[in-house]
Amino acid sequence: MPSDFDRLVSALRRAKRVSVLTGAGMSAESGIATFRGAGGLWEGRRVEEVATPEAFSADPVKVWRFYEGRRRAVKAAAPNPGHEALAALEARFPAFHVATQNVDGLHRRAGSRNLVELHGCVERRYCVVCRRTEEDLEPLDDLPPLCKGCGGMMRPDIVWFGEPLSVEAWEDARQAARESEVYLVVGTSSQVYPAAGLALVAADAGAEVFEINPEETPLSPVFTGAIREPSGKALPRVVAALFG
Ligand code: BV8
Ligand code: ZN
Repeated sequence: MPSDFDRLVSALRRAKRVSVLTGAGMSAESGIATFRGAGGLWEGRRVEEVATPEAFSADPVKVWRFYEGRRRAVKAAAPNPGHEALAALEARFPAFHVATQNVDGLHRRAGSRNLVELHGCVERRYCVVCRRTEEDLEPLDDLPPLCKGCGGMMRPDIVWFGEPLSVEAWEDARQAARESEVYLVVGTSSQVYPAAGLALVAADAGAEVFEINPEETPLSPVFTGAIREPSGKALPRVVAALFG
């Protein structure tokens, strides 16, 4: 009886179109805290406190302190072998797409290009008045940062709870899921929608869906198989099995 890992590798050998959905677990081995695991970002700190537009309008400095802390963590972090493996796979398939829920920019730093950041990125901020955008990881001393164009308040370019995803990003990710023959769900607890629903779009369209996550998730039962390993180990193993 072939293992799920063997089934994944043989499915990838047959596939031309592969898509991936990643979550915070992808960056755990880069030292970036996940949200819902032990010691997660939101443990002891309610989501509503920091990741909603209401929290931002109530106390922009507090929300900016939360994001400034993440910007500093991200600046100090580096992509791990899992990010690098996905970038390597992108070069090997005719169609390879990554949709990430992560806002840490590590997929892009690892070299992934056919990439959608569903929930934005901590490197970017925009003016709430004129929408002028800035992109860097330089430390922000004065919080909230003010727009260099009009003096308006800047906000993180992040999709908060209760906010819609960008239509373009969503459509791009949904199309990729619909077209994929193999769909990888990596490092996500599959609890946040609509992102988590992308795996169901892929499964409904006939893709073989494999979860790479040390733990089970609510969607595990509907997937084809699971690799119960950290992504920083499992993904390089997949690359080695496919391309030696
Ligand atoms: C929307 C930016 C509609 C913030 C994020 C009630 C009130 C309000 C909203 C809702 C509600 N009920 C439902 C909703 C919808 C809500 C939602 O889904 N809530 C959930 C919690 C129930 N969704 C929304 O609000 C979305 N918007 O619905 O808008 C709309 C439409 C039109 C007009 C107006 C409105 C917006 C959702 C986006 C929220 N923003 N991020 C920030 O990052 O600061 S979501 C946040 O959670 C992060 O982006 C994160 O990526 C995402 C999902 O978490 P995961 O990535 O899965 O991380 P987690 O820690 O949970 O899991 C880690 C996993 O990794 C674990 O399974 C672990 O086992 C595994 N792991 C650990 N180590 C490893 C590993 N795996 C592999 N290798 C390892 N080494
Ligand atoms: Zn402005």
